[in-house]
Amino acid sequence: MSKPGLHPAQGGPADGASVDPEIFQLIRAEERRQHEKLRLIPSENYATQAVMQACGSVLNNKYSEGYAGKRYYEGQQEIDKIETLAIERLKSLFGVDHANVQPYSGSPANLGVYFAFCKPGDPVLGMGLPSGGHLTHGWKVSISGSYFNALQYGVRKEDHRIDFDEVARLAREHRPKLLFCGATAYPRVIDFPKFAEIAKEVGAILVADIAHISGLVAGGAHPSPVGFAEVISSTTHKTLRGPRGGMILCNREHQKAIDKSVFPGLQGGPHNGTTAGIAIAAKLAATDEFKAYAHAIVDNARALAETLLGRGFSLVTGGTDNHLVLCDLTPQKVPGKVAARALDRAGIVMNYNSVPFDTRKPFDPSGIRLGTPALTSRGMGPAEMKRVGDWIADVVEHVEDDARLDRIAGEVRSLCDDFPAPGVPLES
Ligand code: DSN
Repeated sequence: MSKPGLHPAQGGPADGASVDPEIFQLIRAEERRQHEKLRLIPSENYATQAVMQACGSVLNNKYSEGYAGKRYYEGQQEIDKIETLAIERLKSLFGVDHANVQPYSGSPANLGVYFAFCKPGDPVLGMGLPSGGHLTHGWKVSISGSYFNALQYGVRKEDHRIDFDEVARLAREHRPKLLFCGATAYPRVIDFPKFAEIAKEVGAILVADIAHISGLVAGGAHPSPVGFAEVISSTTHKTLRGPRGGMILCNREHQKAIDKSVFPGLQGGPHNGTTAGIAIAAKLAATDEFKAYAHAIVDNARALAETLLGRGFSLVTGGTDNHLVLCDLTPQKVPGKVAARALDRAGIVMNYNSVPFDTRKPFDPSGIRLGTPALTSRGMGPAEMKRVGDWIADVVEHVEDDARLDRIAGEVRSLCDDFPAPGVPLES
């Protein structure tokens, strides 16, 4: 409650729609977009309503530098309990010794890992962006690629699977401090034991960045890196369906270094609403229902891949084991960007993406990247994936046929009406 009579800028009543109709109409429009479009960006999802409530709560108003029991500000009675719950739930969910839930997102989480173990100029080894790695795994334009001696491995030309011969060769030659595994555009299982073997041989710390697949790991739909990677980093908002945030999981040996690196090394106060959201997501991810959800994501990705293969599309590695499909549109002679724009008009949202050994530029690449986490959160299954795959093929085959794209957009809206998006309020 606010004191009546005060202006909103002074702390008075400040209902969003009346204080800032411009912004609130845009939020309403985004709610509509998230309802009526098929969202296939593999890193996106619909956070649970309870998570959204936590993020928009009074926890926004509190500063809490430090860790539970050792804070630099008073008034932490409830915050300490919330952060402890988030940590304990993640420890139990993933079976790890320690969890730091304070990184603001995935990139700060990875920066926290570098700062915990490396000095500028140290050798580090990660998967190159063009092969499906992440910017923060040592790509040249990122701080990880410019502050460290970043070596990059890739995928094999013949089958687009991770080139473990190259990983081992670079590791032996450069003896990196950190070996990063995990990807953003790799449709196959990450072989954590194989990475661990190489890391052990050269004395590197294996870091598994499971941002894309943390929900699959939690739900048993992808093998876990626990027991192989000493450090695990992740976002919390992708397949895990939590808030926009990050986390670092590690064994006891590295707990002190990680905590010190995140605070006070890298960040100030954690975002407490996010911490509460992570706790909620971890609680839900421990249920049998979440396990079924995680497996359904993979089943849906496989169904989508099969439909596209049946329509003559070329998929990187020939299919998928996880939540994403990477499609090379070279045979269709349609650049990824052109396809993604036409698909968006038809109500199907994805991103254009480089494919391994792409001959086109990153801002105008040959592929599109599709994922099933968000559609699965709406309750869609293989039958819907078949429809979605056929629509995608129709659009790519007729990118300039606006009438067709608009007709498909209508059909997409009607499918979306049958599968309400969780956490997305819609005005009647
Ligand atoms: N932006 C994420 C993705 O789309 O894969 C990675 O940070």
